Amino acid sequence: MTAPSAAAGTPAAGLARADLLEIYRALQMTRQLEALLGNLYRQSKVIGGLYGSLGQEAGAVGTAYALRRRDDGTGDVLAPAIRDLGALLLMGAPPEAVLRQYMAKGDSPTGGREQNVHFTDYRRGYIGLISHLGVMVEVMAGVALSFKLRGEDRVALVYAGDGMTSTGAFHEGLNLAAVQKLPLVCVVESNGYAYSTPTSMQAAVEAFVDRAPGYGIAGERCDGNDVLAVYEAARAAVDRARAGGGVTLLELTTYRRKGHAEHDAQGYVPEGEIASWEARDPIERYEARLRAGGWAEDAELEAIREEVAAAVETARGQAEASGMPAPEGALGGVYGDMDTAAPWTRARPPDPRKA
Ligand SMILES: Cc1ncc(C[n+]2csc(CCOP(=O)(O)OP(=O)(O)O)c2C)c(N)n1
Ligand SMILES: [Mg+2]
Repeated sequence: MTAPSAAAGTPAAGLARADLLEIYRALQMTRQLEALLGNLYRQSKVIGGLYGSLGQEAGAVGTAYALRRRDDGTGDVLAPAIRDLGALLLMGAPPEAVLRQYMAKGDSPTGGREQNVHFTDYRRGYIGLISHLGVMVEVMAGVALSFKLRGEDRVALVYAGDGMTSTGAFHEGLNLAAVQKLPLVCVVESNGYAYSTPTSMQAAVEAFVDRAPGYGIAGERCDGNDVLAVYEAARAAVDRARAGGGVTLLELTTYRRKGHAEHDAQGYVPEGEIASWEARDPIERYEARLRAGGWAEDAELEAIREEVAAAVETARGQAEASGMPAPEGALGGVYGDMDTAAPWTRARPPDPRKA
């Protein structure tokens, strides 16, 4: 396939064909890597819990794609929730490093001290989450505040599950960001459940986006299983933040097709519910849209799937070859690196009033 066919008049979020295919590749990488993680978990090779994003990959990928992605510490910064591996991959997290992290290998990003998406790369622009739900909204409000105080046109983005929105920290962080008009995007991934609690038990309002006026911030809601709709909504929110327009609460309607973690047999899920969401699979829908718009042919999508499969297999080999951490290494890395490129992590941050 060379160029989009005549039928390619179908709007595709103002993105070029190369972007559309990069998004497809990121969706595939997320799904295939998570499928491998499921297998490694059953082989007892994944340490700790495994939280998957099957069926909601478009949320992490579509939103992260709207960010300014750099690898030198000058781009936008995001903080994932547990199901946002796709966002980290898009920001440049190498698949083999991701696998090492989930397997707690000695050469993993955290040297085996932490698991899954709890790892940070300031240069690539992501901050591993603190487990306590809601706290990352406060942390990222702080990151956004540092951007504002320094006069940098950078944007912070934080993910929150529907359950996370019920915490005090979520409210405090969002309210601070709203009052300070910070360059923050808060993505609420409304995926049907928090553990076994249905979303309907999290809020008395019809939709989380209905809370935005209460904070005095912009609110957007979109189909979280339509990756281009997610990208467009995120793009608007990111542009608003960068232009000084403040915070956006972006609600994505989606569904957690697997249990809370790999051990959860989902006995509380009503019959037929998962199947109804399988029919709205974000990757299959995107493939159909790429084909219908004349953006890509089957063979090309197949080639991307195969290329991703080969990359995942290479990453698996590399990660499996790594050893577990040396016990004495537990004594190292206790104090922060004072020379870090990310100023907000320094013990004594510069006083912005003297800048
Ligand atoms: C303050 C706090 N309470 C409870 C937990 C335990 N916990 C971890 S994940 C989770 C469910 C989160 O649900 P949601 O925010 O909807 O995200 P999802 O798992 O659906 O992606 C809970 C209750 C926690 N980590 N922090
Ligand atoms: Mg949830």
